[in-house]
Order: sequence, then structure tokens, then C-alpha cells
Amino acid sequence: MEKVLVTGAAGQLGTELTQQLTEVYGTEAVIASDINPKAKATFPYCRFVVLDVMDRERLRKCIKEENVTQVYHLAAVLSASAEKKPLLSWRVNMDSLLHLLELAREFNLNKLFWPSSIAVFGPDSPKIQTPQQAAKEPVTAYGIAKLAGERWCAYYHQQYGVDVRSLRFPGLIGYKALPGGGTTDYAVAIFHQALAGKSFRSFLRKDTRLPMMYMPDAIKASLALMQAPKDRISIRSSYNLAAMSFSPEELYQGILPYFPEFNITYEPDYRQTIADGWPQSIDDLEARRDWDWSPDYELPAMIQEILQELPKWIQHKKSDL
Ligand code: AKB
Repeated sequence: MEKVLVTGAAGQLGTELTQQLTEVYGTEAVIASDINPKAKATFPYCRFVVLDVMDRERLRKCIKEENVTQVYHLAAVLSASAEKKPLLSWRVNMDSLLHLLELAREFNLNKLFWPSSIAVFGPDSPKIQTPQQAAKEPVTAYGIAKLAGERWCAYYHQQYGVDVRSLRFPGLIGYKALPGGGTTDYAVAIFHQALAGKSFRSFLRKDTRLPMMYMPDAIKASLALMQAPKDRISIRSSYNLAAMSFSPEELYQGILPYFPEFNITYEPDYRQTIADGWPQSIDDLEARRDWDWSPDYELPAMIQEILQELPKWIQHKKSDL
């Protein structure tokens, strides 16, 4: 019987992926964990434990005592936050991954999932349809840690046979959790402002086109990768993954028909420098070839669904208070 531990479960990806994992494995088979004790309220449907991913012995105790067979290691310091505390973000993003790679080896875990990012590419990478093996010279603390992490994943697979699998996520857009420290988080916050009848101040220039993905596609890709037969996995660093690309102006224009009075201003800040070093679009042919990846959402469908569902979600969260 599989027993799945999710770290950083209260984050944007974890909030939705944990729910989906209970659909796949059953509520008794999934343990949500987060460093924030208050995150327990997010997981009424499964076990919740407080876990600091920097505490290797606590991680070890949980994996051993709970007979964990798979770990989705989602806890991370994202790009914008990492630039404010580069050395702390390196320790959190790297040490926690190395803890889990070692524990996956020690306990012979069936599988380990770890998200990488488009942040592994840098200003010298091709901007359009960036290929899997393009030059990767990241210039952010987050990108450096993600690139190093990819190499450790490939090393632990090669040296010890650890079945660790990874995706280079684009900006992820979900409405079931507030964003936390990412350069692409503007694309979540804008919906809350539109629904609240407020104007939106974009911290990126209007023409800053970035690879993006609606959360249901990110969940679909994560599960498809993890459920693929081992012999279909040809990339053990991390797979390029794509769905769509858009700029703040394109997103705003897509929302405007629903809220004709909605207004946006552009006030680029330090996150513009981060975004300028990232690709505008990604070539994910290896994911499509190896495990039949294909996204379901383009920008119009994502906008329509979020504007339809977010008001209900906000009401649901208010009723929980
Ligand atoms: C971030 O903006 O830091 C993340 C990412 C693109 O990896 N969403």
C-alpha cells in the first residue's frame, strides 16, 4: 500500500495536488505537511503533520514511522523571496532536497517528486521555445538552487537508483491558495483585485511575456509523470513543461470583457529583473514524447474558469472562518 507524504502542502501547488493525491490513493494514504501549524485547517480531509523540511531527523522519523513510500517535496523559497534572502533560500531549497534524496535512498522510497522551474534558464538561454538542453546560466538565487537540485536528482538516480522525477514548472496560476513569493504571482493577485472592484498594480512591465500554466494542468502533469512507467522516463534532471505564455497586458485584456471598469497600472520592481532572465516560451517535446503530456488550458479558458470559481472559493473560505 502506498503512503504519500507531501511537504509544503499548504503552498499553491500543494493545496491542490494534495487533494488530488487523496483522490488517487485514498484519504488514509496521504499525509499533508507544512511548517505552518495553522495549515492544518486546509486539510480537514487527510492527516496533517507540522514538518520543517530543514529538520532531517524529523523527516526521517515521519518517513520511518508512517511507512512512507512516496514523497512530493514541494516546500521551497520561491524566486522573489529568494532574492531577498539568497543564502537562506539556498540552504532551504538545497538542504531540504538533499535530505529527501538521502532518505529516499536510505528507505528505498518508491518515488520522489521535486519541482524545478523555468528559473534554471538565464539571460543567455534562447527566449522563444527554449529547448530542454538549452544553455542554463541562471542569475537568481532561486534559479541557481533549482539548477543544482536538478543535477543532484540526476546524480542520485544514476548512483543509487533513486526514482526521483521532476518538472520545470512555468508560472503556476491557482486560485485555491494565495501566492507566496513568486515572480509570476501577479497573475493570481490580478483576479482577486478584479473581483474586489479594485485597480491592479502590476510589478512587471505590460509586455513581459512568460511561460504560464493553470493549476489543473500542473496537477495533471505531476501525476502523469509520477505514474509513467520507469522505462518511459528519459530525463532524470527535470522535464521542460509548457501550456501557454502571456504578458500582464494580455492577461488584463482577457479579464476586461468581464469587468469593463477594471484598471491596471504598471510599476515594475525588482521582480522585473528576475523575469527578464527567464524564457518567454518553452519547448516541452520530451514530456510529450515520453509520457504523452498535453495541456488542457489556454488563457481564455483559464480566465473564464477562475472568474467563475474564485467568488465561490472566497465565500467558502469566509464560511470556514
Ligand atoms: C516563481 O515565480 O518563483 C515561480 C516559478 C516560475 O518557479 N512561480
